Amino acid sequence: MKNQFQIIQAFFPHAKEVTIEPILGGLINTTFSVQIQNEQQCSNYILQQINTAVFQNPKTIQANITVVSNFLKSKKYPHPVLELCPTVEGETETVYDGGTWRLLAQIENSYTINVVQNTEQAHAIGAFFGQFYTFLNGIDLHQIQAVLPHFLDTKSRLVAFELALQSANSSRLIEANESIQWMVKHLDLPQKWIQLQEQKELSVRLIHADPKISNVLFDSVTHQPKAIIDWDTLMQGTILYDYGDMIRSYTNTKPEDDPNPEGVFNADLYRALTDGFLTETRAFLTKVELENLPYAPQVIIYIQALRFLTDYLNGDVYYQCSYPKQNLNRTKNQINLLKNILKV
Ligand code: GN1
Ligand code: MG
Repeated sequence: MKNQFQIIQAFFPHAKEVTIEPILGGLINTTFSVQIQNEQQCSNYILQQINTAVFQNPKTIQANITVVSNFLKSKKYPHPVLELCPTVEGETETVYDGGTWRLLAQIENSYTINVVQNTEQAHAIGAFFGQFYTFLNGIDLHQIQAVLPHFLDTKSRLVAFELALQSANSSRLIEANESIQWMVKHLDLPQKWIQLQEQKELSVRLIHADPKISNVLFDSVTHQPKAIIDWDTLMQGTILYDYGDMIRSYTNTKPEDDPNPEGVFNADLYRALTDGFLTETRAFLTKVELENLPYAPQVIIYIQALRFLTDYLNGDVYYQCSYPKQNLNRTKNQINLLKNILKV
């Protein structure tokens, strides 16, 4: 951890006693938990290496985090927000040995989970996100910079899949054959979504764009949602993307790379999450948004399956993998979930 220690010194040049431990689970950035001991005081931070192959202009993510944090604080948002630590030069990140690093204050007395445990929890998280959007409602969207311009562009996801099919090596094509067949058979599924996007029928709001369960912190004492983290993908888009991704993540009873179809979906969590989400958002959702609420999870899960499969075919170049067929297992997990969601 010698390198990380030198990186910490860009933020705290006098730091001496530093403990650094990896936090696993993110598929894009690399994250560490950091403890800095100074005289009597000990402070905790999150150190992250930003994946600059994905986030090519990291300053824009930091700028968005600052704008949204300041806005929420000005509105007296009653939960912790993300706080970036400046370097001694006053920058929001430091470059070390070609890598870009940032430091965030750790939100104390909190923990994360990987699978939602019960309906009360699903309801509470749905309402928690709903409240987040309610507080964000008045924000000036011009202040938000586009970090990943094509992220929500469904058509380009389909094109990327077609290209991957053409260039994949034969062993991966054979291995993934069943998943490829299923995805190709359901290519119609996202077409109405593409139309809604092209006809600009979905209201543009500030969305999180990655509300998966591991991006919610829970309070160590009350066990209630405490904070929403990972604001890298804050962007303009349809709130249906976030709702769909919440259903994708919170109704899945298995880890995201578990290919076993048995009991992968919990319909009670679906209803509880939707109820919680609507208690806060019903007041401002448009007719089109409400009508398409059941459709959103279908598309978002389909696209997520497609993204994992595309990456598998491309040789695992986008998502971090800890074993060879992880992207294929992730694809199967999403397809299994989607098969159930299509029956809701
Ligand atoms: C990625 O790295 P992480 O875990 O925050 C991805 C999301 C996916 C998610 C699936 C920028 O998020 O879009 O939904 O994996 N982020 C990016 O687990 O592609
Ligand atoms: Mg993320």
